[in-house]
Amino acid sequence: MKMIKFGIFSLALAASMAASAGEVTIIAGPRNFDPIDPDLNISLVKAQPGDTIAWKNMSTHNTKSIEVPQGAQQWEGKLNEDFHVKLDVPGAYVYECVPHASMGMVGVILVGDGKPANLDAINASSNPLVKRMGKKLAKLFP
Ligand SMILES: [Cu+2]
Repeated sequence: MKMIKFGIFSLALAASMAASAGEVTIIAGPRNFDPIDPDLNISLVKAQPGDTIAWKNMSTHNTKSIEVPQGAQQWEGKLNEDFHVKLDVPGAYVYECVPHASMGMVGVILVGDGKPANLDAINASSNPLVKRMGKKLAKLFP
């Protein structure tokens, strides 16, 4: 009986571990990515290391990273195509829709808890879109 109980416990643990690598969905709107954080008024999602970020409704849009934490991979999705990327490195990721970046179609993904290690790099960026996100994030991490 003990063995059976342990077996069931192990299965439940394995199932919960498999479920812990989650998927976070970002939906493209006409000139923005949803969801929008109501306090910061920017597109912002939170994830944990190992989660997959999925962009949907990407007709006329794409996603391209413009700032990633040190050691993380950059990405660039194709125009008009849904896209996904697995993010393993904690920190803040800033991405844009290339055709609509100048209209503010930019977003942030925070991976992990606490202050992102690359927040200083974001604030020091020469890209004004990235810098703008850094100013917004400063409200979360004063
Ligand atoms: Cu777009």
